[in-house]
Amino acid sequence: MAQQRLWVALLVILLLKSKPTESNKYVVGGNEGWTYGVHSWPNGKVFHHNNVLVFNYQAGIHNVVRVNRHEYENCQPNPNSKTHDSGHDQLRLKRGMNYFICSLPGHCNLGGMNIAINAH
Ligand SMILES: [Cu+2]
Repeated sequence: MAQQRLWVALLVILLLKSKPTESNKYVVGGNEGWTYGVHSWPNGKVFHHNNVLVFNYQAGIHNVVRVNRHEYENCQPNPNSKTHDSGHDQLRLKRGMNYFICSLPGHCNLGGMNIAINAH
């Protein structure tokens, strides 16, 4: 009987540990993908930290750079920032504010290729 209780305890631990970690994926911009005017895509959506954003676009046409608020507001990434340019980039949301822009000239400030997401 003691062994049975041990198994139950183990099962409970496993179930608790496998609680959803909110690693759901969201395709940025939906069918349109990561493109001009994507700025408003996050509106009305709820995101959690560890959610994964999928940026789909034609490689060479756009890119994705994770930036901070200041860089986001100026559409100017830090030169040391990593530029994602595979055309199918997956980036994980951190708790709090997350900012992403396309760093190609004009795409952020004129084309609206900048999104700000608050992850709970
Ligand atoms: Cu672009």
